[in-house]
Amino acid sequence: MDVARGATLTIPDPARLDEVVAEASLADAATFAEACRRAKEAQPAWASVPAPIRGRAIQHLGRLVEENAEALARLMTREIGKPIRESLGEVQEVVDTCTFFLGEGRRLYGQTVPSEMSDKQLFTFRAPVGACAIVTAGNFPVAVPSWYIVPALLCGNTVVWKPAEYTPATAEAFAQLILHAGFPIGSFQLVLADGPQTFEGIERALDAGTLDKVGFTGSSEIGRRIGELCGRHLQSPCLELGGKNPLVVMPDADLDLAVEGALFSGFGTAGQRCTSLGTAIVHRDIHDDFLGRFTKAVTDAPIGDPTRDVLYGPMISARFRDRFEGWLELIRPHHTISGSSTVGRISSSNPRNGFVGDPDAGLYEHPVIVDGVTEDDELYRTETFGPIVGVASFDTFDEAIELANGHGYGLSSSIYTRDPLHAFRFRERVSAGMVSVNNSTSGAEAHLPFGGNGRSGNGSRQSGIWVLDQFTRWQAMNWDYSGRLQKAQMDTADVAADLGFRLAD
Ligand code: UN1
Repeated sequence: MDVARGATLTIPDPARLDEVVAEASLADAATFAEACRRAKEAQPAWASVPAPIRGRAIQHLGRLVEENAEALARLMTREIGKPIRESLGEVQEVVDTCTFFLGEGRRLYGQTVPSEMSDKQLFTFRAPVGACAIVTAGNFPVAVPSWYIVPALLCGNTVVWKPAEYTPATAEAFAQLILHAGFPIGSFQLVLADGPQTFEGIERALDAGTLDKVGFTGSSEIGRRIGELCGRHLQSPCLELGGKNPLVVMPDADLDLAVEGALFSGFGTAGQRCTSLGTAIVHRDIHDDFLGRFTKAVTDAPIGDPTRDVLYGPMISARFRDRFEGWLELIRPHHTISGSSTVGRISSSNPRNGFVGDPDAGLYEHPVIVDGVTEDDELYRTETFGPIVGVASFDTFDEAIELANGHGYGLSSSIYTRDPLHAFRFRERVSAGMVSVNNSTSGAEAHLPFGGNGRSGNGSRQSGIWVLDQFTRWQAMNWDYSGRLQKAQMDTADVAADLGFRLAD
């Protein structure tokens, strides 16, 4: 959807299209750049607040999110149609992130390092990077933003947050919680803008020297453009891009467990996670058995009203629905489809058995399992954000690895096996930044490094201690208290060794 500068957006509930959740107006590039200027101005004062006290603001934020969890989750479910249980889980992910980083305010460790000279001491410090622009997608409208915003603020940076245009209500609610947590004016700002205006705003701020770091979660295509732009300014952005996440099923796997994992990671959030399962890669000996059980699980799964207990609800918005319907065209005659009575939109004229609620009221799509996927298929190498899962077969472990890596993405991955050797070999050879063993491709915990390689990112990692390297720069300090100029490498003492010494044969 192309939105004109300063345009107003009306956001309907994707499960009840006749109900309006929010109306929002979009800012332009100049407004975005001005927010960066203010963030830059506010940054030194925020950085001078001691880190444990900054951690206290994070603690308040965690508490506020926890106290408002139900309301925030309900709003998210109304705005993007995420099933309520998953929305509550996502809010919990924000709380977990705050819980981790409030303590980091009392750590944020540097090191004391020995010098090669006496009467001299070396140290390292983590220094904040400066003003940060955080641009996030709408499929995880609070958890993923918190992965950037919370550590960025904790480390003494200031933040301009640009959420997805199609989640203004959830973004506004989260921003209100942040603004009530005690962060000073200017340290956190929310700017809602479309992609082109945001890109231009980032460009202007970089040119003006008022932006020091960009964090971006979204498509590989836009990530590449942001990477190029930041690279020209000698900056490395934190990029969390797409995925085509493989789930390998070895012949010794617990098949019911593998099916459960494939169901949750393939169709949870209607397949609109960057960690969603792309292709199940199944050993030929168990292929038919796996496919039969997977098809049954998907066929029986309740789909529908996200306020009820369903596997998935509607697509996030009409834009996501339209894109998804385009990807359905990647299904070719050599493929076999299963999982529902038909494909495409679920409606009273194109019904789904056991649908929960009124299908005509929202943006619902039939789930599709596409069997017979090969490396030559476009479907194999295209991230298809929606309820579609490919199934491919393999004979040898090498073939499974090739299928798991061949698309060039490298975000999440999974293997189902009872053999530790397979698990460790998979870990070693898969290109993904995240590996699950006997667990689905989704479900990252808030304190393990999250991020990918290849088309999934530039190697940056979020979460836990690892994200600190995105929002701080190491500063090295040396202090010479000898009272003389001791020149490194030249004025160092040495130990005398007899290096000609050899043991007698
Ligand atoms: C994303 O889709 O951008 O592991 C993040 C998961 C979630 C996060 C997904 N905790 O699926």
